[in-house]
Amino acid sequence: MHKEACSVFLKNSKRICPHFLHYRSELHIPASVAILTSICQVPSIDEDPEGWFEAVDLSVRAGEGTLNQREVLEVLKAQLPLDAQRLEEASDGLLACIRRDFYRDVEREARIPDVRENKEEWFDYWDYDKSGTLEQEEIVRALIKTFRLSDDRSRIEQMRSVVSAVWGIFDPNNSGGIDKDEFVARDGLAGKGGGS
Ligand SMILES: [Ca+2]
Repeated sequence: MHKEACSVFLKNSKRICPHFLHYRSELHIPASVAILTSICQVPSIDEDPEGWFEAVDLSVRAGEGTLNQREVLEVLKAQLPLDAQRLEEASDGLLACIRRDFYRDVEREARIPDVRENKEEWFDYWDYDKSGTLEQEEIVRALIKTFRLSDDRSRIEQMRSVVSAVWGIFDPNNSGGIDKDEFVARDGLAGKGGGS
């Protein structure tokens, strides 16, 4: 599921059930249900920690404003490229498991490759789940970091919409992700102005 953005159901701006679903802008909600509910895309925790907390917290409506282990576990399984079974079974605790998987990211942040100098390295860097393709959310994440938009929620959403709107141009075979050949191709995402 983590390859696509995920969302939660809301009613009167509060989360109403523990389920996560794939987010698609064209997602169809029957009119009868739409009156009562809406869908909120769960933001990335490093781009918008407050928005993430609000989207994940099932207990906000009770005024608690706290996350329990189950809420955190479920959103991590939905949002991140984690081994869900290993996460459930982690004998040394949730935090230790996450730390093992993601601590390396802190070191990675310090050395983001320059796309103009090495497209392939840039591609590998942002292929977060090592799937061999860049998915929309991976591109959005890369652009947000590159343009330092992490604190600006409206511009993050704007960026997400722009990437979504032009996605078909860069993913001509509609595979859901851009592979490395497509990426470095002359007319691919990195091709224009890439200097090669
Ligand atoms: Ca990927």
